[in-house]
Amino acid sequence: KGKVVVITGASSGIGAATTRRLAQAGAKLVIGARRKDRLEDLVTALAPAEVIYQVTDVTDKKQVQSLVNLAVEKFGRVDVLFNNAGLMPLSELNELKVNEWEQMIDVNIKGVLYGIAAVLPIMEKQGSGHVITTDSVAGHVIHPGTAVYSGTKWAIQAIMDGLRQEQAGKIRTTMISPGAVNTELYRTITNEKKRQQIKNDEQTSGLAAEDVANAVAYAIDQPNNVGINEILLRPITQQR
Ligand code: NJP
Repeated sequence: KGKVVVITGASSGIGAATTRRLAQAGAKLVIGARRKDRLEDLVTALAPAEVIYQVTDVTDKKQVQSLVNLAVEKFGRVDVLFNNAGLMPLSELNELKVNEWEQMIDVNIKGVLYGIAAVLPIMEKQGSGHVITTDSVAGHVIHPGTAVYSGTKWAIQAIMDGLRQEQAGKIRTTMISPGAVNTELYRTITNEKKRQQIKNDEQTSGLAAEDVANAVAYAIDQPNNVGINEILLRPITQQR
Protein backbone atom coordinates (compact mmCIF):
# COMPACT_ATOMS: atom_id res chain seq x y z
CA LYS A 1 0.00 0.00 0.00
CA GLY A 2 1.25 3.47 -0.91
CA LYS A 3 4.12 2.19 -3.06
CA VAL A 4 5.04 4.23 -6.13
CA VAL A 5 4.93 1.97 -9.18
CA VAL A 6 5.87 2.76 -12.79
CA ILE A 7 4.40 0.42 -15.42
CA THR A 8 5.25 0.28 -19.15
CA GLY A 9 2.88 -1.37 -21.62
CA ALA A 10 -0.05 -0.44 -19.41
CA SER A 11 -2.57 0.25 -22.19
CA SER A 12 -3.83 -3.34 -22.49
CA GLY A 13 -3.44 -6.92 -21.29
CA ILE A 14 -1.12 -7.68 -18.36
CA GLY A 15 -0.03 -4.05 -17.85
CA ALA A 16 -3.61 -2.75 -17.67
CA ALA A 17 -4.71 -5.59 -15.36
CA THR A 18 -1.73 -4.94 -13.06
CA THR A 19 -2.55 -1.23 -13.00
CA ARG A 20 -6.10 -2.05 -11.88
CA ARG A 21 -4.91 -4.61 -9.31
CA LEU A 22 -2.32 -2.30 -7.73
CA ALA A 23 -4.59 0.77 -7.81
CA GLN A 24 -7.18 -1.20 -5.85
CA ALA A 25 -4.47 -2.07 -3.31
CA GLY A 26 -3.66 1.63 -2.83
CA ALA A 27 -0.48 1.99 -4.90
CA LYS A 28 0.46 5.27 -6.61
CA LEU A 29 0.88 4.56 -10.28
CA VAL A 30 2.59 6.17 -13.25
CA ILE A 31 1.68 4.30 -16.41
CA GLY A 32 2.94 4.50 -19.98
CA ALA A 33 2.36 3.07 -23.46
CA ARG A 34 1.82 4.50 -26.94
CA ARG A 35 -2.01 4.42 -27.11
CA LYS A 36 -3.16 7.58 -25.34
CA ASP A 37 -6.89 6.78 -25.55
CA ARG A 38 -6.43 3.47 -23.71
CA LEU A 39 -4.33 5.06 -20.96
CA GLU A 40 -6.80 7.90 -20.54
CA ASP A 41 -9.77 5.49 -20.28
CA LEU A 42 -7.94 3.42 -17.67
CA VAL A 43 -7.08 6.42 -15.52
CA THR A 44 -10.69 7.66 -15.76
CA ALA A 45 -12.09 4.24 -14.82
CA LEU A 46 -9.82 4.05 -11.76
CA ALA A 47 -10.53 7.55 -10.41
CA PRO A 48 -10.12 8.64 -7.65
CA ALA A 49 -7.13 6.27 -7.36
CA GLU A 50 -3.72 7.94 -7.72
CA VAL A 51 -2.93 6.92 -11.30
CA ILE A 52 -1.32 9.21 -13.85
CA TYR A 53 -0.23 8.46 -17.39
CA GLN A 54 2.23 9.70 -19.95
CA VAL A 55 2.37 8.55 -23.56
CA THR A 56 5.61 6.60 -23.79
CA ASP A 57 7.35 4.67 -26.55
CA VAL A 58 9.88 2.42 -24.79
CA THR A 59 12.12 2.37 -27.87
CA ASP A 60 12.99 5.99 -27.06
CA LYS A 61 15.20 6.19 -23.97
CA LYS A 62 14.34 9.85 -23.36
CA GLN A 63 10.65 8.98 -23.15
CA VAL A 64 11.34 6.16 -20.70
CA GLN A 65 13.46 8.48 -18.54
CA SER A 66 10.72 11.09 -18.66
CA LEU A 67 8.10 8.55 -17.47
CA VAL A 68 10.29 7.62 -14.51
CA ASN A 69 11.04 11.29 -13.77
CA LEU A 70 7.30 11.96 -13.67
CA ALA A 71 6.96 9.47 -10.81
CA VAL A 72 9.66 11.28 -8.82
CA GLU A 73 8.10 14.70 -9.55
CA LYS A 74 4.59 13.66 -8.55
CA PHE A 75 5.20 11.10 -5.82
CA GLY A 76 8.79 11.72 -4.66
CA ARG A 77 10.24 8.25 -5.29
CA VAL A 78 10.08 5.04 -7.35
CA ASP A 79 9.52 1.86 -5.38
CA VAL A 80 8.77 -0.44 -8.30
CA LEU A 81 9.44 -0.38 -12.03
CA PHE A 82 7.39 -2.92 -13.98
CA ASN A 83 9.03 -3.30 -17.43
CA ASN A 84 6.11 -4.96 -19.15
CA ALA A 85 5.89 -3.56 -22.70
CA GLY A 86 6.49 -6.27 -25.27
CA LEU A 87 5.80 -7.46 -28.80
CA MET A 88 5.51 -10.97 -30.21
CA PRO A 89 5.44 -10.95 -34.05
CA LEU A 90 6.19 -14.67 -34.34
CA SER A 91 7.62 -16.06 -37.58
CA GLU A 92 10.13 -18.65 -38.68
CA LEU A 93 13.63 -17.42 -39.42
CA ASN A 94 13.47 -18.28 -43.12
CA GLU A 95 10.59 -15.83 -43.56
CA LEU A 96 13.34 -13.20 -43.12
CA LYS A 97 11.14 -10.70 -41.29
CA VAL A 98 14.22 -8.79 -40.24
CA ASN A 99 12.27 -5.63 -39.40
CA GLU A 100 10.16 -7.60 -36.93
CA TRP A 101 13.28 -9.10 -35.32
CA GLU A 102 14.55 -5.56 -34.86
CA GLN A 103 11.27 -4.39 -33.35
CA MET A 104 11.38 -7.21 -30.80
CA ILE A 105 14.96 -6.40 -29.88
CA ASP A 106 14.08 -2.70 -29.57
CA VAL A 107 11.01 -3.19 -27.36
CA ASN A 108 11.63 -6.46 -25.49
CA ILE A 109 15.34 -5.95 -24.76
CA LYS A 110 16.33 -2.32 -25.28
CA GLY A 111 13.07 -1.03 -23.79
CA VAL A 112 13.78 -3.02 -20.63
CA LEU A 113 17.38 -1.74 -20.49
CA TYR A 114 16.18 1.85 -20.84
CA GLY A 115 13.83 1.26 -17.90
CA ILE A 116 16.65 -0.12 -15.79
CA ALA A 117 18.93 2.79 -16.77
CA ALA A 118 16.25 5.28 -15.79
CA VAL A 119 15.55 3.86 -12.31
CA LEU A 120 18.98 2.58 -11.23
CA PRO A 121 20.44 5.91 -10.02
CA ILE A 122 17.16 6.72 -8.24
CA MET A 123 16.89 3.34 -6.52
CA GLU A 124 20.60 3.35 -5.58
CA LYS A 125 20.11 6.74 -3.95
CA GLN A 126 16.99 5.52 -2.15
CA GLY A 127 18.88 2.40 -1.05
CA SER A 128 15.90 0.33 -2.14
CA GLY A 129 13.71 -0.54 -5.08
CA HIS A 130 12.19 -3.36 -7.07
CA VAL A 131 12.55 -4.03 -10.80
CA ILE A 132 10.01 -6.40 -12.31
CA THR A 133 10.14 -7.48 -15.96
CA THR A 134 7.68 -9.52 -17.98
CA ASP A 135 9.64 -12.45 -19.29
CA SER A 136 7.94 -15.57 -20.64
CA VAL A 137 7.79 -19.34 -20.67
CA ALA A 138 9.32 -18.62 -24.11
CA GLY A 139 12.41 -17.48 -22.20
CA HIS A 140 12.80 -21.14 -21.20
CA VAL A 141 11.26 -23.12 -24.07
CA ILE A 142 11.65 -22.66 -27.84
CA HIS A 143 9.24 -23.70 -30.61
CA PRO A 144 9.57 -23.25 -34.39
CA GLY A 145 8.57 -19.63 -34.94
CA THR A 146 9.61 -18.34 -31.51
CA ALA A 147 13.38 -18.16 -32.09
CA VAL A 148 13.76 -14.39 -31.97
CA TYR A 149 10.96 -13.76 -29.45
CA SER A 150 12.48 -16.44 -27.20
CA GLY A 151 15.90 -14.91 -27.78
CA THR A 152 14.68 -11.56 -26.47
CA LYS A 153 13.11 -13.17 -23.41
CA TRP A 154 16.23 -15.29 -22.83
CA ALA A 155 18.26 -12.08 -22.86
CA ILE A 156 16.02 -10.71 -20.13
CA GLN A 157 16.93 -13.67 -17.92
CA ALA A 158 20.61 -12.71 -18.16
CA ILE A 159 20.02 -9.01 -17.65
CA MET A 160 17.71 -9.45 -14.68
CA ASP A 161 19.95 -11.97 -12.95
CA GLY A 162 22.93 -9.68 -13.47
CA LEU A 163 20.95 -6.84 -11.92
CA ARG A 164 19.97 -9.06 -8.98
CA GLN A 165 23.57 -10.01 -8.26
CA GLU A 166 25.00 -6.52 -8.66
CA GLN A 167 22.32 -4.93 -6.49
CA ALA A 168 22.11 -7.63 -3.82
CA GLY A 169 20.86 -6.10 -0.60
CA LYS A 170 19.42 -3.03 -2.31
CA ILE A 171 17.23 -3.70 -5.34
CA ARG A 172 14.86 -6.64 -5.60
CA THR A 173 14.32 -8.24 -9.02
CA THR A 174 11.44 -10.32 -10.34
CA MET A 175 10.81 -11.93 -13.70
CA ILE A 176 7.19 -12.74 -14.43
CA SER A 177 7.16 -15.62 -16.92
CA PRO A 178 3.69 -16.53 -18.13
CA GLY A 179 2.61 -19.15 -20.63
CA ALA A 180 -0.39 -18.28 -22.82
CA VAL A 181 -2.38 -15.29 -21.56
CA ASN A 182 -5.59 -13.98 -23.10
CA THR A 183 -4.47 -10.50 -24.21
CA GLU A 184 -3.96 -8.61 -27.47
CA LEU A 185 -0.39 -9.83 -27.89
CA TYR A 186 -1.24 -11.82 -31.05
CA ARG A 187 -2.01 -8.58 -32.94
CA THR A 188 1.59 -8.06 -34.10
CA ILE A 189 1.82 -11.49 -35.78
CA THR A 190 1.79 -10.75 -39.50
CA ASN A 191 1.27 -14.33 -40.69
CA GLU A 192 -2.56 -14.53 -40.82
CA LYS A 193 -2.79 -18.26 -40.10
CA LYS A 194 -0.36 -18.10 -37.17
CA ARG A 195 -2.12 -15.03 -35.77
CA GLN A 196 -5.51 -16.78 -35.78
CA GLN A 197 -4.02 -19.88 -34.19
CA ILE A 198 -2.33 -17.99 -31.34
CA LYS A 199 -5.41 -15.80 -30.84
CA ASN A 200 -7.60 -18.91 -30.54
CA ASP A 201 -5.21 -20.65 -28.15
CA GLU A 202 -4.96 -17.60 -25.92
CA GLN A 203 -8.70 -16.95 -25.91
CA THR A 204 -9.79 -20.54 -25.32
CA SER A 205 -7.20 -21.74 -22.84
CA GLY A 206 -4.97 -18.84 -21.83
CA LEU A 207 -4.65 -17.39 -18.35
CA ALA A 208 -6.52 -14.15 -17.71
CA ALA A 209 -4.37 -11.01 -17.52
CA GLU A 210 -5.66 -10.71 -13.93
CA ASP A 211 -3.99 -14.03 -13.05
CA VAL A 212 -0.65 -12.56 -14.06
CA ALA A 213 -1.41 -9.29 -12.23
CA ASN A 214 -1.92 -11.34 -9.05
CA ALA A 215 1.58 -12.80 -9.47
CA VAL A 216 3.03 -9.30 -9.80
CA ALA A 217 1.19 -8.15 -6.69
CA TYR A 218 2.46 -11.21 -4.78
CA ALA A 219 6.08 -10.37 -5.62
CA ILE A 220 5.61 -6.73 -4.58
CA ASP A 221 3.84 -7.60 -1.33
CA GLN A 222 6.67 -9.67 0.14
CA PRO A 223 8.70 -8.26 3.04
CA ASN A 224 11.76 -6.27 1.86
CA ASN A 225 14.18 -9.10 2.66
CA VAL A 226 12.37 -11.54 0.36
CA GLY A 227 13.20 -11.53 -3.35
CA ILE A 228 10.81 -13.44 -5.58
CA ASN A 229 13.21 -13.71 -8.51
CA GLU A 230 10.93 -15.46 -10.95
CA ILE A 231 7.32 -16.56 -11.11
CA LEU A 232 6.60 -18.98 -13.94
CA LEU A 233 2.91 -19.63 -14.46
CA ARG A 234 1.05 -21.57 -17.14
CA PRO A 235 -2.55 -22.44 -17.75
CA ILE A 236 -2.80 -26.02 -16.48
CA THR A 237 -3.65 -27.23 -20.01
CA GLN A 238 -0.37 -25.94 -21.50
CA GLN A 239 2.26 -28.64 -21.88
CA ARG A 240 5.40 -26.73 -22.98
O1 NJP B 1 -0.02 -8.06 -24.59
P1 NJP B 1 -0.71 -6.70 -25.06
P2 NJP B 1 0.39 -8.65 -23.14
N1 NJP B 1 6.36 1.37 -26.31
O2 NJP B 1 -0.47 -6.63 -26.52
C1 NJP B 1 2.86 -2.11 -25.11
C2 NJP B 1 4.50 -10.79 -22.26
N2 NJP B 1 3.90 -12.13 -22.42
O3 NJP B 1 -0.29 -7.96 -22.04
O4 NJP B 1 2.17 1.03 -27.00
C3 NJP B 1 5.54 1.29 -25.25
O5 NJP B 1 -2.12 -6.63 -24.57
C4 NJP B 1 1.47 -2.02 -25.66
O6 NJP B 1 1.03 -0.66 -25.65
P3 NJP B 1 0.87 0.31 -26.94
C5 NJP B 1 4.77 -10.04 -23.53
O7 NJP B 1 5.95 -10.45 -24.18
C6 NJP B 1 2.64 -12.28 -22.86
O8 NJP B 1 0.24 -10.11 -23.26
O9 NJP B 1 -0.27 1.19 -26.55
N3 NJP B 1 4.68 0.28 -25.06
C7 NJP B 1 0.68 -2.80 -24.64
O10 NJP B 1 0.32 -1.99 -23.55
C8 NJP B 1 4.88 -8.62 -23.01
O11 NJP B 1 6.19 -8.34 -22.57
C9 NJP B 1 2.10 -13.56 -23.05
O12 NJP B 1 0.59 -0.56 -28.13
C10 NJP B 1 4.63 -0.66 -25.99
C11 NJP B 1 1.69 -3.84 -24.17
O13 NJP B 1 2.98 -3.42 -24.62
C12 NJP B 1 3.93 -8.61 -21.81
O14 NJP B 1 3.60 -9.96 -21.55
C13 NJP B 1 2.84 -14.65 -22.73
C14 NJP B 1 5.46 -0.65 -27.12
C15 NJP B 1 1.39 -5.20 -24.76
O15 NJP B 1 0.14 -5.58 -24.31
C16 NJP B 1 2.64 -7.85 -21.99
O16 NJP B 1 1.93 -8.32 -23.13
C17 NJP B 1 4.12 -14.47 -22.26
C18 NJP B 1 6.35 0.43 -27.26
N4 NJP B 1 7.17 0.56 -28.32
C19 NJP B 1 4.64 -13.22 -22.12
N5 NJP B 1 5.17 -1.73 -27.88
C20 NJP B 1 0.73 -13.81 -23.62
N6 NJP B 1 -0.11 -12.80 -23.77
O17 NJP B 1 0.40 -14.96 -23.94
C21 NJP B 1 4.20 -2.40 -27.22
O18 NJP B 1 4.80 -15.57 -21.96
N7 NJP B 1 3.87 -1.77 -26.10
